[in-house]
Amino acid sequence: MFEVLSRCGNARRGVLTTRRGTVQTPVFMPVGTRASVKAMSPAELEELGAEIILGNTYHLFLRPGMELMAKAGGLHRFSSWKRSILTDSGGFQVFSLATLRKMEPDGVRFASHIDGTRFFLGPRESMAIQRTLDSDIVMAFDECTPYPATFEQAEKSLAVTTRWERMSREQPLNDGQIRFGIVQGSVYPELRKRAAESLVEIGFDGYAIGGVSVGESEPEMMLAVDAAAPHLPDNAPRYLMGVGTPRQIVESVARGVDMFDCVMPTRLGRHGSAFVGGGGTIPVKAGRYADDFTPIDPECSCYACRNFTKAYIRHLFNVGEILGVRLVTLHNLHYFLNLMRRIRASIENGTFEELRKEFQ
Ligand code: PRF
Ligand code: ZN
Repeated sequence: MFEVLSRCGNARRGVLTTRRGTVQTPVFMPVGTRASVKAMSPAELEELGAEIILGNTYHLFLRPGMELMAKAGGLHRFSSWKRSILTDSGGFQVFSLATLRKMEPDGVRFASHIDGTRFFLGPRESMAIQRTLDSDIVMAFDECTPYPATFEQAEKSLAVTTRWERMSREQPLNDGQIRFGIVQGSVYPELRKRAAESLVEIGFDGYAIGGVSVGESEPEMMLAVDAAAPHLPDNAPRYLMGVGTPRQIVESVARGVDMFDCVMPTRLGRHGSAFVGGGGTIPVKAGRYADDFTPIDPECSCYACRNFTKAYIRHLFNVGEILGVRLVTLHNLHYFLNLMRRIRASIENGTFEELRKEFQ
């Protein structure tokens, strides 16, 4: 169930209810690809205010595998994360990670990126895996159209995706699980519109925009959002997959997107890049911070900024202490989750356009 509480232009402030509770939107979902948000415990994520995290069908299917996941009783019990989980279908990772891929009518035959073992993944398999994982939000199985693609290539790819999404929709779910469709169509507005209309006709609980952040320019990404969003139901959540920078998030919210996920805060955190201000990053590892006894961001209220200096965190990175990675990850996730709190508040009190200007 999804309810829009207030609006500012096309931006929406809403609440998504899953069987595990409510999710305030616009929302950022930290990425927990392999049943762990890298370097963070569930307690820390709850403390940061995360209401939903993401897991990956492709990775969990390969390791630990579905026999073990079934024995564990699903992803929540296995990982001890008690709030909502959205699982991606594998329709992106199988194209970006697997090798020896062979497209077949009902899915993809591929070799694992880990040890080359051969597997088959299609809509039926993906839905079965996501039932075993018992995630709260299940993603349909799609083909992420590579970039660049000609109109003809994108049109062909979209026909495959549409068929696979229909097949995904026909598979059963566990009690209370909900399912999102994924709009493809590359950078072609006409295809994006067609994709959105077919998905609405098939009927999903929510709608994602995929095939973005694959090498296209930011204007092209926004064009894809502009082309899809107006054709999606107003009363269903919209999720922009794998996006993005703080500015891309703000600009997509302005176009009516409600949900985001991205590895940026966790990945950059592990490399020592910390988000500050209007979306830039500082390299905490840099020599210039060796004797800087101020926090990453003096205005930030996260645990790392309340207690530690850049000089100390730089030292941790310098000597390879894992606490350094943990502190910058914590700060970055706080930055993204706090950005979403600010976005929600600004839509409620009518100041979203002012906040948007901070990220131009
Ligand atoms: N499809 C799926 N997952 C995704 C994407 C997609 O197109 C993207 C696009 N950047 C990220 N994750 N299934
Ligand atoms: Zn901080």
